[in-house]
Amino acid sequence: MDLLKLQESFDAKIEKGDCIEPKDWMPDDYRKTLIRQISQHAHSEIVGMLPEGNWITRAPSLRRKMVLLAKVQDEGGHGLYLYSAAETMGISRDEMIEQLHSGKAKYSSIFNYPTLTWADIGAIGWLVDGAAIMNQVMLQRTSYGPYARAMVRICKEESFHQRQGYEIMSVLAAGTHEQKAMAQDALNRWWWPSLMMFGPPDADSPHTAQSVRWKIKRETNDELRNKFVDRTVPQAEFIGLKVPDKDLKWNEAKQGYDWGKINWDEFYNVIKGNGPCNKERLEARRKAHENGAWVREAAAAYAAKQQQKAAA
Ligand code: FAQ
Repeated sequence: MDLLKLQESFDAKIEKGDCIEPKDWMPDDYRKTLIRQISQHAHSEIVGMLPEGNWITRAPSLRRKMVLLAKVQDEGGHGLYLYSAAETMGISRDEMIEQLHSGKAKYSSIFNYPTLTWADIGAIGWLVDGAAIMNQVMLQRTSYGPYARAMVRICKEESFHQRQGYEIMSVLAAGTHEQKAMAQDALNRWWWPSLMMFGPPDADSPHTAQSVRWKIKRETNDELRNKFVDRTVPQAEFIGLKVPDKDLKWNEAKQGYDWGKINWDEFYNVIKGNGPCNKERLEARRKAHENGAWVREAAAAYAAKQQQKAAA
């Protein structure tokens, strides 16, 4: 088929809402956009294990420890599904890891903030997983088949994560004066960075318009951010916490909240590598990769041996 026909058949599938599958023809830029987005998403899941992993040994009870351990393992699993989905587009796992370690590939800004108290674990589950689901529910209908299918399972798990975080916050908010203050402090520190997770405003987002045309994104950064605010503010009020935004106000006419200004300088500074924990996070990932070298060598040797046996 000539290029024009291939492009027409691709456009028709997108228009109809069919999935694009790995062996289908696709424009180079569609492939590049997806490799960028899926690999950055995978990196976010893996780097996202670090701030919470920091509290596994200090969880306040055995039950809390078991739940946190399971959650952090889930995030590792999400990273693996996503690396596999990206591999179907022709990039290798090694290349993606190299791009993370060299600083060429991004991961979510949110994971460059420190987890200072136990309440931060509640805030991450409630707000960070809450924001992640808001974005990922639409990605279940993204136009690339392997990415959409990976999202279905990830969303189920993220929804459990969000609830466990909200439950931690509810218990703290209903606890002693000190516990409630700790929950409020965590909300104060995580609120604005969670809103930044959705990416720059639509007007400043270089990729959104094209990604919406390709149905990679089904909703824009600002649409999702507004939905998140509308859904989360009543949850904070329900447990007696205050969202740290003096401009937050219900707008009856639009049936949604009006809210304050995000500090976009902070966001760009963090994604440039200058957030509070960027260096620490990348160092931890590089070290984990070096320490895992013997596992990869052993697995490769085992696979080679199995192949030899099968060929004999
Ligand atoms: N952080 O034009 P746009 C999770 C970059 S998973 C860092 O709007 P796009 C689970 C963007 O890459 C969280 N960089 O770009 C969990 C681009 O730079 P580039 C991760 C950001 O792709 C919970 C530039 O800014 N979720 O949390 C961020 O159309 C708890 C311009 O931006 C996903 O990755 C940011 N926040 O929209 C794990 C979801 N925002 O590449 C552990 C999939 C933007 O040109 C514990 N990704 N940038 O150099 C997406 O939906 C999209 O990629 C967006 C960005 C919405 C993140």
